[in-house]
Amino acid sequence: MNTARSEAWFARAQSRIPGGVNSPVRAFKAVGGAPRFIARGQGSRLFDIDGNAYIDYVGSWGPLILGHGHAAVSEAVRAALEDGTSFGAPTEREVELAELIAQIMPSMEMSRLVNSGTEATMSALRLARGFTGRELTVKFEGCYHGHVDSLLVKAGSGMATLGIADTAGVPAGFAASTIALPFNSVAAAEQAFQRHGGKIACVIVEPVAGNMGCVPPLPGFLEALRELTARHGALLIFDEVMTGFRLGLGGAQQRFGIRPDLTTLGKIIGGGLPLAAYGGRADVMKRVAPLGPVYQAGTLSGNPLAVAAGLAALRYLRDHPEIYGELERRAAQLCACPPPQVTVNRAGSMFTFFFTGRPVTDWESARQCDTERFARFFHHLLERGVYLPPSQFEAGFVSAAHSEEDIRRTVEAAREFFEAAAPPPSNP
Ligand code: KE4
Repeated sequence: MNTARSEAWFARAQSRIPGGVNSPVRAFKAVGGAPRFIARGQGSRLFDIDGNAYIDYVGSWGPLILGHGHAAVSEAVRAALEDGTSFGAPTEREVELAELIAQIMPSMEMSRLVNSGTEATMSALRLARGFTGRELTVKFEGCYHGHVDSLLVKAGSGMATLGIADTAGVPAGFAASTIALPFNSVAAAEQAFQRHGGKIACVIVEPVAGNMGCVPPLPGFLEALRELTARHGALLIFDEVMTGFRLGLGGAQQRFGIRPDLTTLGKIIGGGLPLAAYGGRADVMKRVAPLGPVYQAGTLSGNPLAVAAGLAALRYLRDHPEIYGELERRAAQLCACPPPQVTVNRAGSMFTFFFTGRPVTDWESARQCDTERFARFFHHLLERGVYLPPSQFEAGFVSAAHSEEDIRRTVEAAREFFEAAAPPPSNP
C-alpha cells in the first residue's frame, strides 16, 4: 500500500503541530507507523491522500453514526451556511435542539450547548459543585471525560484515596479533589461514600466505558451509583458523550433505565461538527448563569452550522428507528466468535477486540492486554483497507453506512490474521 504522501505530510506537520496532530491518539504512537492523512470520507469509507480506501470503524471517534457525508446532514449545513456562520445571539434552532434533546432524553429537562465534550464535562462538574456546595468528585479509572484538569488523575495509593495527577500541568490540589475508583466496583463506590460521603459533589461515569476500550457495566453497578448518590445528596452525572444516541436514541440511560441528575453529550449530537451539551434536572440547571451563580459561557456555543448538522442527524435517527436494529445486527456479525486469546466486548454498535484471554471489566483487566499483538492486528487490517481505532484502549464504531460486504471483508481480514498467527494444530 503506497502511503508516501501521508508520510511526507506527517513529517512536514511535525515542525508546526505538536506530534503532527491536533489530538494525540491520531499520531499512531500506540500502534506505530505514520498516520494516514485523509482526503475525504463517504459512507463507510475513508480515502487517504495516496488514494487508498478504508472501511472506517473510527467514525471520527463516534460522531458519524450515519456514516461520512450523509445527505441529510450535508444539506442542512449547506442551507444554514447561506444565512451566515455565527451570530453570537440566540437562534430558533438552538431552542428546537434543546426541546428535541428533552424529548429524546427526558432526564435532560434543560440543557446548555457548548463546543466539545470536555467543555460539557468541565461545566457539569462546576455546576455539581455549585449546586451541592461540595468539592469532591468521584470518577472511575479507565474512564475519560475530556482533558479537564481535575479529571486527569489516577487512583491514589489505596481504594477511595484522593487522586494524583496523571499528567504534567495539573496542580496537586486539583487532582486531590477527585477520587478515582475501579470501574464496576460497587464495593469501592460504597467505601468512598462511607469515607467522604458528605463532601462528594458528584459521581461522573461513562455508563458504558469506551475510553479503555469498550467495557459495559456489570449488572447492578449503575443502579448502585444511582442509589448511593441519591442517599448521600451527591449528583449522578452520566457522561454520554460517546453513548448518547449511540446505544439507542436515548443512549445508555434509556438502555439501562437509569435517570441521572446531569448528562453530558457530544459526538453524535453535532453530526460531525463541533457541538456538545450538558443538562439535566431543571432545579440544578437553573443555577447556571445568567439565572444562577454558576458561570459558564462560550463564543461559539450553539453555533448555527453545528446546530443545523446536529438537528438533522438527531431528527434522522428519531425518524428512522430501524437504524438501531440494523446497527445491532451488523456489529453482532462483526464481533461473532472471537478467536482464542481475544476478548470481544460490545455494547450496541461500539466494540473492542481486547488481546487477552480474560474477561475485561475494568482498567486493571484491560491494561493486561497484549498491545504489541493488537498493533500487529491493527496494521494487518489497515494494509487490507480496514481502519480500526489506532489503540487497544479505544472503542470502534459501526455506522448505518456499513454494509454486509464491509462486515464480511473485515471478518475475513481478521480471520486471516488469526489463522496466520494460530499455532499449528497438535497432531491427534
Ligand atoms: P471532546 O472534548 O474530545 O469532544 O470530548 C471528550 C470526551 C468526553 N467524554 C467521553 C466519554 C469521551 O469519549 C470524550 C472523547 N473521546 C475521545 C475518544 N476516546 C476523543 C478522541 C480524541 O481524544 O482525539
